[in-house]
Amino acid sequence: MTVAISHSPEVRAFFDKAAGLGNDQGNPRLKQIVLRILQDSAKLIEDLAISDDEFWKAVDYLNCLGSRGEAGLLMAGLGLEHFLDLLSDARDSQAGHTGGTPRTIEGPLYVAGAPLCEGEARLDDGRDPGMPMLLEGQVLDLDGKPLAGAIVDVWHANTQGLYSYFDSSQSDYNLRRRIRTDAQGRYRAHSIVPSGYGCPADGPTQACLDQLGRHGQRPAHIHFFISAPGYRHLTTQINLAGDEYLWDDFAHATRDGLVGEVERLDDGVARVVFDFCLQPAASADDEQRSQRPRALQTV
Ligand code: MBD
Ligand code: FE
Repeated sequence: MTVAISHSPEVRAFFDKAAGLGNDQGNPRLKQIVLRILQDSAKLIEDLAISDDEFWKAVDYLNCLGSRGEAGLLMAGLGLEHFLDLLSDARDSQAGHTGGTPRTIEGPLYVAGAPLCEGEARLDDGRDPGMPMLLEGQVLDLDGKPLAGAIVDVWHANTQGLYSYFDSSQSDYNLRRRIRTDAQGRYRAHSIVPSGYGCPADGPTQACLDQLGRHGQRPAHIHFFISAPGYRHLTTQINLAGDEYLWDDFAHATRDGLVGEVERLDDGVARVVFDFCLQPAASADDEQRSQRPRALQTV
């Protein structure tokens, strides 16, 4: 027989006190959130008859996740980061904010402060013998008008699927640049074709995915923040056509409208052409990316 006490007046009062509701100090919003976490955790423990061993194993897992810096990775893998996109999409559609390039998840591997270049940039440091890639396109408004002076903040993995900064063997800001669009709204990047990403095989995220019977692979992809004064900040990615994980992405980031075709030029260069269309900003806040903590971010 299931024993349920979490909704009893005594337990509810107990969690109210634990969440600081009885005092007038602290942060009311955080109190509300912590209370809900306590109530919902208690209900989950009851409903699924979570054993003490399961509970402490989960606590130990959180310690492991934090010590390995994989909390953001797990949020991507379990689909909660994609859920935030679905929720933003639904809110936008209700508010009539439609059109433009779809958003998709940022992921946990952005590094702030990449070098800013005018019109074009070389992203790779020449030390990775990957296939040369020419990545180019325009930043446009919803009417197709080119946006000069937009910032294309681009980052991607190397041929091992690894990102500079997190992979300390790479040079600083390798495969990371900010490019300001030219008078025609154009950007151009010279780089190497990235490989897909795989979760660290010995890490806690992959350990969880193993228990779910899932892999931890992403298709080859390129990340972007696109911004321009008066326009809505866009966080998105191009996922490369032909990759076996294109529609089987452990992080659920591939979306219609975000698949990049790779064209092979005669000189062996892979060319990816991709235009970004931005919605107008409804407020100054709309122009900014989220306040998510990021590597080397100062503000
Ligand atoms: C990545 O490169 C990535 O983009 C995401 C979302 C998660 C893990 C690694
Ligand atoms: Fe990535």
